[in-house]
Amino acid sequence: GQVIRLSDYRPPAFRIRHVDMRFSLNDGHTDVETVMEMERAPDTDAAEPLVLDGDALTLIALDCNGVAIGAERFEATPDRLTIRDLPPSGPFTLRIATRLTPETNTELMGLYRSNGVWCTQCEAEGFRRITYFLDRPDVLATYRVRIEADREAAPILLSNGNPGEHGDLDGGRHYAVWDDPHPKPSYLFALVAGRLDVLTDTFETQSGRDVDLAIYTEPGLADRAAYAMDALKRSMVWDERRFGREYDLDVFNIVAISDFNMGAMENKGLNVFNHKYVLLAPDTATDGDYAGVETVIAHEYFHNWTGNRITCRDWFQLCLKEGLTVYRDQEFSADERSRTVKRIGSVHGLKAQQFPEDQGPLQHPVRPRQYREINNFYTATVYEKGSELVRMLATILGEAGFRAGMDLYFARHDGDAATIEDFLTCFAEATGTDLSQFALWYDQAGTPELYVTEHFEAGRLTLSLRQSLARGAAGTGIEPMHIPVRFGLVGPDGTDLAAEPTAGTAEVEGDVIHLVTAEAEVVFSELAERPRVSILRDFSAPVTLRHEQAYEDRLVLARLDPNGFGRWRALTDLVGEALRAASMAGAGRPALDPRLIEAVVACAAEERLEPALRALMIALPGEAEIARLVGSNVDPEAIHQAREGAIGAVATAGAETFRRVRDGLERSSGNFSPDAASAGRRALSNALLMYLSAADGTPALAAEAFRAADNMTDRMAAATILAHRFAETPEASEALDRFYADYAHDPLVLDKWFTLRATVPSDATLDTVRDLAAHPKFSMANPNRARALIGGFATGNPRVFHQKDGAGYRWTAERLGELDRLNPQTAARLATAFRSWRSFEPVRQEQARAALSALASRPELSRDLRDILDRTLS
Ligand code: B3K
Ligand code: ZN
Repeated sequence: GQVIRLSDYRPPAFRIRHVDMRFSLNDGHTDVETVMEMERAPDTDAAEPLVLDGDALTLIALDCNGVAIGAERFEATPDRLTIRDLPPSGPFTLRIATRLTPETNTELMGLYRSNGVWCTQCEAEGFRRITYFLDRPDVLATYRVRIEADREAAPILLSNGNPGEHGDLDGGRHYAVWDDPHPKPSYLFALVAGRLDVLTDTFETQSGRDVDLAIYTEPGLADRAAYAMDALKRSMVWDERRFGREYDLDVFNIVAISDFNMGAMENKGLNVFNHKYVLLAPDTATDGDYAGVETVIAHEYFHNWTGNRITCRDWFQLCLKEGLTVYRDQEFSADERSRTVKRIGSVHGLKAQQFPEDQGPLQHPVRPRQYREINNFYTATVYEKGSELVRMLATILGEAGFRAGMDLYFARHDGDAATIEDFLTCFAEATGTDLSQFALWYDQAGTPELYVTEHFEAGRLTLSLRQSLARGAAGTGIEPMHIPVRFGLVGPDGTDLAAEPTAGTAEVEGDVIHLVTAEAEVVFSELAERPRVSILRDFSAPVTLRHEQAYEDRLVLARLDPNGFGRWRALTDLVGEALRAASMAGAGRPALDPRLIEAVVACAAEERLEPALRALMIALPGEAEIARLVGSNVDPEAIHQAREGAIGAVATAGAETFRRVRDGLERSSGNFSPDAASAGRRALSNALLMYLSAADGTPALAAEAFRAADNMTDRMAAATILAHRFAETPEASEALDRFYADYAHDPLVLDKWFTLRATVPSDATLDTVRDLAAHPKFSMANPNRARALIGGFATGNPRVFHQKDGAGYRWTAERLGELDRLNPQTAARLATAFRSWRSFEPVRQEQARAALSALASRPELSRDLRDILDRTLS
């Protein structure tokens, strides 16, 4: 495939000011007529032909200013339309007619049908599957869209912007017109038509404008959108208060769709969602699902300013909208829920998803410099690390400085297709700060290592910091970066000392050390006694911390660091390192030091910690996380055994405490509430149930909890314990059968059942997944179902996916080959499960390489999957 480079960026040679579209939707085919008001960009060659993007298109008609363009003046292929001899100057009108078959569109890009509903997905390059266009984000136009369809088949007709006229047509058909006054790039175009139910509400903006809110669902499900609607209104309030951003249309519509390649899409005024991120009921959704809906609703809404009003100049700038919008949704969740718990969750996600990407063959900078398939760059690096960069900016500039920079960005670039340079310039100007070194974060790939050593003598503490960045797969630079290091010096009573630095080579501002050189020192004097150094608090920079710190000090911090995040980190790092050592030493070695076990157990009972935080403190790092800590020559079987041993040890030591704490937790009694505090109590209770079941060694407790569960969180937790820890007991099969019988009709719950069965860490699971792939309820065409089974297995079952004979790899690779023929984007995404294959021991490496090579040798692979495979194998 062709390589697209940032350095090749050229502004478009033509402009499209306004687009008028007519869609005639019919069973089996859709006719599209697009009328574009265009002109040449100033300073471009008057002889230059117009080259429009297409993808699998059929041209039906083409004219300019109302006159058909002769065959000698244009050339149309499925993926390109080239037109010569267009007017050398001044405006002109181009009319293009295309005919589509959304019914056969299994890629789910462009216009397709999901359960009969017509819907679109255009980001990144789907609009070119609807009509020939300058399908690039720096071409902004206003749109008017007229949709015609059978009234029975599609009573609801939606597009971007505000509703215009609508009415009846002959033959049982009707039409509706939509006007979007805000110039937008084509990737934000959307159309939805079908039989849909709706939940409505209203919102009054801070300046007193009324907005009609609507969430559309498949028939009979609108009541399940109530929490999403609540989250939407809270998001609208939050963006006004925190960033002064108000909504700008008369309506805000959301549609929940069953077949969707990702989470959701921020189309202007018409967000389209995977129904997983809209539909909730206590009986079908877990607390995690509720939190996910809140996050995604907020994220897409926040895009209205960071993404839509200010969009990206080109796709290399994707983090401009994604990193910033993730930062905004994380801040929203932190404000709405618990800041510490939210931060721990985000850091956990960063380490689980972004660190492996940044440390393996798929490594790329937050702003990539080249790509072959842009859809493969909607990554944890662009999103999650991109968000961390914005967070560092806020840490470096302080709250007021950060807000001043954001205000300037909104004021200066509203209506623009902007770049990272534009963004950073606003912060530099608003605060008088030189951000040129900070900008390296966007261009240098890889996770920097931060080494910290301490020296204490005669009341003087010297902290030495050093940073280093290895040259990795992306081949980018290794210059020292600006690393903000938040810290605290913890006294013996568990409070922070108010110590000011007295010497050193690094600048310190409040509780932040600014490390801007490869090495620096900070000195604190006249300390009455040696403090415990709590470093990189709140994970103030996305680095790997290598702190040479006494084991005793770390145990103390795990008990009394006043910074909740610091405490969690101290404890989980100790546990993680112990599990790493035990995994590397092989069987027979006890994984955990009794004092560490005691520290874990004590957290469960610590009343001053909120239950959600206690649940996080007592959870042992997962097997994938331990594999990452081991780093090379990984043996997943040894990791599994080490971790199981540690669970057993904690369970035995803590049984009494755990039982007492669990009995004392206020249980929900029919009155389910999804609020953060209630969810936290359920999280703790279920974490304890896992340990108590392990201590008991029988499925009895979990079977009882499964029967008693009155909400999906508790039901799922109990079912997971039964399926994963007591596989092959009658209690486990009974629960799985019951679960299936109760929920076979509910696709979102059935996805959980597929994943639950695919993640059982036992030898029989490979046969299970083979059976599940042939199950009548399995479908490769539905991305959620494919992800539930294939993704669940490949990323959620390290022991069996990585089994030594390579059968897990081969099964997965074969399924990806099948999926690729239907849906390349989803296949490519799932293939990233192989990204860390080189970190395993040699036998598994060879098995993974063989499975990947067999897949890569197929001649008919999509560009999406080929790109991932080539980079993974390189
Ligand atoms: N912007 C979309 C993602 C589009 C992915 C295209 N492959 C959702 C989001 O980040 O909000
Ligand atoms: Zn986004």
